[in-house]
Amino acid sequence: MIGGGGHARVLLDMLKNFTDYRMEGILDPNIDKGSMVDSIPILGGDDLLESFLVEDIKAVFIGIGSTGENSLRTRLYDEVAGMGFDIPFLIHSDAIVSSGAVLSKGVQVMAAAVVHVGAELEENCVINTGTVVEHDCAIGKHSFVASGAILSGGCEIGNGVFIGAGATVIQGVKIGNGAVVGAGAVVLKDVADNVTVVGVPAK
Ligand code: JB2
Repeated sequence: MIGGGGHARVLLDMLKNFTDYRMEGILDPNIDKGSMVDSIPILGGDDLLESFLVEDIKAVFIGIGSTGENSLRTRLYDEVAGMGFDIPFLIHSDAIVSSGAVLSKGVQVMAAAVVHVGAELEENCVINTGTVVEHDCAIGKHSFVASGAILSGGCEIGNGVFIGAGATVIQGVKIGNGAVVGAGAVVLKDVADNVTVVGVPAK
C-alpha cells in the first residue's frame, strides 16, 4: 500500500474482505518505520519499491486520496505503474458495479457506490463512498469523485478532475481536464479545463 493516511485505511479495511491478496505492508516516508497502521506495518519509504520487484510482491495499491488536488496520487501511480507493478482495480464487496461497465487498472470503487451500465472508468480514478455513476458516464484517468456525488447519465469527466462530496452533475455535462467541482455544487453546464466551479447552480 502506498500511503498510510485516511484513504489508505479505508482501502486496508476493504481489502480484509479479499482472499486473493495478503497485505505485506505500507510505504509512507512520513510515518515511523516499524510502526503499525491498523495492524499493517510501515515498511519505509518509496525507495523500497525497487527491492520489491525482485521479491514476490506483485500488486501495489495507491492509498492516496484527494481533497481537491490529484497531483500526488497521479505522480505515485505513474511511478509505480512505470516500474511494472500490477495495480489491480478494486471494487468494494458492497458496491454495485454493472457487468456492462469498464474499469481500467488502478480504479477504486468504494463501499455503497453504484456504477451503471456503459460507464467507463479510466486508470487510477476513485469512485468514493456512496457515489452514483450513472449509465454511460466516462471518467478520465486520475480523477477523484468524492463521497456521495451524483454523476447523471452520459457525463464526460476529464483527466485529473476532482468532484467534491455531495456534488451533482446533470446528464450529459462535460467537465474538462483538471477541473474542480466544489462540495455540494450542482453543475448544469459544461466546465472548461482547469476551472473551479462551486455553488448551486455551479459557477
Ligand atoms: O511520496 C509519498 C507520500 N507523500 C505523502 N509516498 C508515500 N508512499 N506516501 C506519501 N504520503 C503520505 O500519504 C503521507 O505521509 C500521509 O500519511 C498519506 C496521506 O494521508 P492523508 O490522511 O493526509 O490523506 P489521504 O490522501 O489518505 O486522505 C485524504 O483524502 C481522502 C479521500 C483525506 O483528506 C481523507 O479525509 C479523505 N477521505
